[in-house]
Amino acid sequence: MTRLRFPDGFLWGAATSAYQIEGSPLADGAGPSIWQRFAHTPGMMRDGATGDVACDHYRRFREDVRLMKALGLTGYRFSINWARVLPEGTGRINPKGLDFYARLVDELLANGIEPNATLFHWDLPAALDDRGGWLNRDVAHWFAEYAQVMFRALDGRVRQWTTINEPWVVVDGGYLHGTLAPGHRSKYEAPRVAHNLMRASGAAIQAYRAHGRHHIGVVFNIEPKYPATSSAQDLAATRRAHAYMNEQFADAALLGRYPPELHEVFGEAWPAIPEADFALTCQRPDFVGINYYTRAVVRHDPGQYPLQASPVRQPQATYTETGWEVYPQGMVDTLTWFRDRYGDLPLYVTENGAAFPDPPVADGEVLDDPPRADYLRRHLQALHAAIEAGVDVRGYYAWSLLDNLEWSLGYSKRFGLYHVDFATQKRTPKASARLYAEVIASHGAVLGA
Ligand code: GBH
Repeated sequence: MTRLRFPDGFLWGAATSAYQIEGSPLADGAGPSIWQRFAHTPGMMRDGATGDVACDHYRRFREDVRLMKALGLTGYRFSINWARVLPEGTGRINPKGLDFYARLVDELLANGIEPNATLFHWDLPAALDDRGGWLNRDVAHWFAEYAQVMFRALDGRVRQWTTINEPWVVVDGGYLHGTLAPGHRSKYEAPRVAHNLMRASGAAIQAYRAHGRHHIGVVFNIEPKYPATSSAQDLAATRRAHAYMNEQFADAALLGRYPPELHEVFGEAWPAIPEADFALTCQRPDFVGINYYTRAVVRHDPGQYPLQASPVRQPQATYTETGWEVYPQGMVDTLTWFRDRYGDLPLYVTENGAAFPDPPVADGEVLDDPPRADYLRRHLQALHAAIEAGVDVRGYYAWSLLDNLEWSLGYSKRFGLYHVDFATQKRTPKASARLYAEVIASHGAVLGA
């Protein structure tokens, strides 16, 4: 096998998000977020899990930066809990909340790690949800106000900003199926929320153009959709699934329209959208982040509301503990599809990773996690193939640095390069962490060995 080599300056990172790792959600004057509320609503979380402690990163962030340093990371992608900084979502600033992120950023920079700060990874301030949250068109102004507070405080030190992480998940889990905060189930709300998320993202980019000196982008989860058969019905179902997950948000941000299949999916629930809104959704990002985990093979299924499409299990394939197929070629297909549809712009893989059960931790040892290490190796090889095919990918962030709160699945799914014992907060490197460190140190050469 030939030895792989990633481009010079390629960014090697890991990613996390605020509610999933920080703990201390109400410390130092922070306001509650919708995730704080949701997690404390009986019946919403597996095993009654909450983010009250999580990885205790709020208090252990210096130790966690040392773990990043040990991997040789050159970048770290984290998110900011909006309600720490603006407890009511707008208006009054909480200096102690702001200070936490300033200290984190300083610690990263002191260790030569480039911060990529995400402004919204699902934890909307509860006070804003009380005013309609993502359903209120004013949310675009609220978000831009918050974004400007962050830019003023940290731009210059943070040179990579992300507006919104995975708008599709917010819409699908939070407003269509109710499995994630705020737990709504409405075909009417879903497309309105989708649109307001993209208006908000655009408003933050617009604000950044006025004050910012570096780069701002947006992050989408993309899963290539392949038809189960070549029947007209399966092909149409695949188109709908693809339009709904993969095109809806990127089209609004980069093309200034929505794919026509969405009218079919939402029918009379599809809103009338003022044409002028697209001037806002279409503010050009400096980069796009793509979160790639899996693919879906799709068939027509009239029982599936509202898409009438469902995934088909592949008998020969390997599945992760969350039930997602391991499919590295999908990374290549995703990145080349994105480039072909939206044209050349710098891309990052901002999340990629897998949950597998880990063996028990033996003291002082590296924890063996062959399926996760294999997943990492094969996806990095695929990423290299996409770069060879000419896609402009500037960096990769593994999901995740640490085992953490997997949203409503609680602590039952481990995605970390580092194992976390949630009783003691002890972090232990897994073999996948070792592999990643070797990849980084060799610019990818070990992947081809
Ligand atoms: C990300 O979302 C999140 O950004 C992150 O917070 C989270 O912890 C991480 O991934 C792991 O879950 O096969 O039909 O079930 C992941 C987005 C969307 C990826 C749904 C997998 C599976 C569709 N996910 N998709 S299906």
